[in-house]
Amino acid sequence: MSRVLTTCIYCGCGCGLYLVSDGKKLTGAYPSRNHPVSRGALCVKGWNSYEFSNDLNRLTSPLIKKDGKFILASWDEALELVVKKFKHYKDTFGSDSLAFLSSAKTTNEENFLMMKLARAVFKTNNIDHCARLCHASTIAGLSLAFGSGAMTNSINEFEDAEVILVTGSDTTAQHPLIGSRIINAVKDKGAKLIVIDPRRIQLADMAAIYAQPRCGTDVAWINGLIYVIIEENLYDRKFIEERTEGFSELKKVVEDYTPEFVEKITAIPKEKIIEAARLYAKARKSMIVYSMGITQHTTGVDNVASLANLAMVTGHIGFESTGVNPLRGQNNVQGSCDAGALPDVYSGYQKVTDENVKMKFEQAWNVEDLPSKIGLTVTEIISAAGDGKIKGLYIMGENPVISDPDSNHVRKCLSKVEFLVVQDIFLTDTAEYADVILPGAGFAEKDGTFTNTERRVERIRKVISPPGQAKADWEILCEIAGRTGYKGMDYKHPSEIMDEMASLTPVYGGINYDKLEPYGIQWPCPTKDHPGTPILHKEKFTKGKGTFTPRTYIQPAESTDDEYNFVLTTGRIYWHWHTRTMTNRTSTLERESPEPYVEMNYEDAQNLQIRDDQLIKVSSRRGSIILKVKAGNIVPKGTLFIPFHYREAAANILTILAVDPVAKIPEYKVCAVKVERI
Ligand SMILES: Nc1nc2c(c(=O)[nH]1)N[C@H]1C(S)=C(S)[C@@H](COP(=O)(O)OP(=O)(O)OC[C@H]3O[C@@H](n4cnc5c(=O)[nH]c(N)nc54)[C@H](O)[C@@H]3O)O[C@H]1N2
Ligand SMILES: Nc1nc2c(c(=O)[nH]1)N[C@H]1C(S)=C(S)[C@@H](COP(=O)(O)OP(=O)(O)OC[C@H]3O[C@@H](n4cnc5c(=O)[nH]c(N)nc54)[C@H](O)[C@@H]3O)O[C@H]1N2
Ligand code: SF4
Ligand SMILES: [Mo]
Repeated sequence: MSRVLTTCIYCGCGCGLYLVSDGKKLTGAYPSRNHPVSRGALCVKGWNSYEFSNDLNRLTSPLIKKDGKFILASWDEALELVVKKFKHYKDTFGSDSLAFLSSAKTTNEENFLMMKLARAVFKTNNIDHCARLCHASTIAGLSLAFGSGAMTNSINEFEDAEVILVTGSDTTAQHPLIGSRIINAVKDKGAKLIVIDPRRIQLADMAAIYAQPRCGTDVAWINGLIYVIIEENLYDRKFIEERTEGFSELKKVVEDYTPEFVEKITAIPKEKIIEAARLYAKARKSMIVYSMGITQHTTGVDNVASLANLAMVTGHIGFESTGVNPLRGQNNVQGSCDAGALPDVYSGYQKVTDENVKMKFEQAWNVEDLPSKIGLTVTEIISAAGDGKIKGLYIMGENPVISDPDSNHVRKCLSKVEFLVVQDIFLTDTAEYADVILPGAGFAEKDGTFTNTERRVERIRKVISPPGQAKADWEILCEIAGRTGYKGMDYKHPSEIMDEMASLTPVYGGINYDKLEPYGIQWPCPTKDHPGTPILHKEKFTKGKGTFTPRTYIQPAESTDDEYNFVLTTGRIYWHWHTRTMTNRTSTLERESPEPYVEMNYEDAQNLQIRDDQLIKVSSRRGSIILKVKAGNIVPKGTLFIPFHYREAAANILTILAVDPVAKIPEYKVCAVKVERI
């Protein structure tokens, strides 16, 4: 048996684990003891991360759709067809008739190549990925405030915090190893926990203060905390004067947000607002942790900017165990953004609209006319495919039929697109719509790097060979580029791709594969002798002075009415991963939660005469699903929660395609639904 150190494929914690193999198949996984995140532990998904790779339903050969059926094809046939079609659309309808969805499940190197293929070869900025659905509002909001959209501090600092404010993050379920740091801080070191979440999450039970706001009212309670902090003179004058701008504007806006006013909007008792403000402000080391409960709203950027205001007003940023800490979700969503798989920036957030940046990349890639028009986002790409504006769509490692909002709309759009390429490790619901399917190698079958939520760039390593004819995503992308006649995408090993990315990306400037031994490096790492950066914004903010960006409370896009009288919020559970392509092929995980359900409050269930485990129909203005009820006290009265993992009753049939005007992130966390007994 061989044991190879690699990085977990699931969440942004980025645990270090060993994969065990008998040379042909993976046979087990166990944690690295010295890795700074895993420290000898993994969550249940990490322990079981070896199983899906061996599944007999892995894609093993390219497939081409003929007369509505998928037929086995050779790599030559499949790739020639893709290149022929994409070239034809480019020549006939222009570069922007093409679009590319990249993948946070794949490596930095693969994301870098996907954006190089889109930009250098096909000359379009129509490239995006699931970060749009996830932390687009974080990048926009924190960039406004601090000049950088990344997590400001590091995972191990949670253990030394005095106060931790957790909001819109079900940390123990979705980022279990960070959740365990928070539990250690509370249980072993006496840290005080403030949890603000509409669902009674596991951490609520050990919180000093727990409040259940109405969904979509976050700006109001955050402004309320700032109101109390200013009113009671708990703000950090020196920090505000020396390091920030715009305080007087903030003061003006939060003036209206008295605890009484905030209670009316949010349903959080005013005493809790006052208590939470005092607790957070008075401690020296206070950390903010947030995730999708904050970002996935039409006011996502406002929510994030407001949390940044809260940290700056108290000076809780720029040193150990403080800061604003968005927990990035996918194993490599931080890295996919860093690598430039976004419509407005190259790697390292260098703008496509900047003439000097464009010239730098033109020179390095030996091309002319890189596009400088900002491209389309995920949901815009899908809609444009439905409108006939996008003719050729290339989806690598995403499953939008299950994960994008308003599934019926997504299905309609994908059925209309002229030519769809899907590159995945399994035949997904999205792949059903493809004209060509390309089989990718999974995380255990290739070399590369992932970047975790604390900006730690870490290696993944090839342990076994891919099944059948499957190939690593980077190899497939290189072959496509080569077949178009482009000579600049020919690499022998992913380390060469990282060397190129480092040479073009200042924050990765000092990174190469040797430097990443054994447990990775946290960017910014601008030079070869730089030790990496655990804490951002120490002496000054990335943008110089931090900027207060005051926001007023705005309602969600859809409110309840007499007919659609429940608020639906959606999210995830501990046992499953997103569209469940991998976790439904993992016996332990599937056994624990095999079927879809909706969480409902006991009282609502009683009023509607619905029993626990009974099937009900949940409908929104966009569609209906039928699933079992879990009655309990996790959600408050009037609110329902559905995990979006299950294709059998896909929550996204119900969700609304309403997006934040700046970040274009969909409002997955609020829509109006009704319930019927069946
Ligand atoms: N097991 C597992 N782990 C995962 C994932 C997975 O699929 N499965 N996915 C990964 C990914 S990509 C991501 S992005 C992360 C997401 O991680 P999380 O954001 O922690 O997960 P969610 O379940 O989407 O939502 C988090 C919380 O937001 C709360 N919430 C809902 N509406 C509101 C609101 O209006 N305001 C506030 N303040 N809170 C609200 C919900 O009650 C829920 O507890 O998880 C990552 N980790
Ligand atoms: N209702 C609702 N919807 C949501 C959310 C929500 O909270 N509520 N959250 C949103 C968020 S935050 C996210 S991140 C998205 C996630 O949405 P997606 O990214 O669409 O979901 P995944 O299931 O992670 O899709 C990853 C795909 O990559 C494939 N894959 C795995 N490894 C590889 C590889 O090495 N190569 C290739 N080529 N493919 C691979 C998997 O089989 C899978 O099909 O969902 C969003 N959708
Ligand atoms: S906490 Fe995240 S990275 Fe660690 S084992 Fe679990 S899923 Fe993998
Ligand atoms: Mo995500």
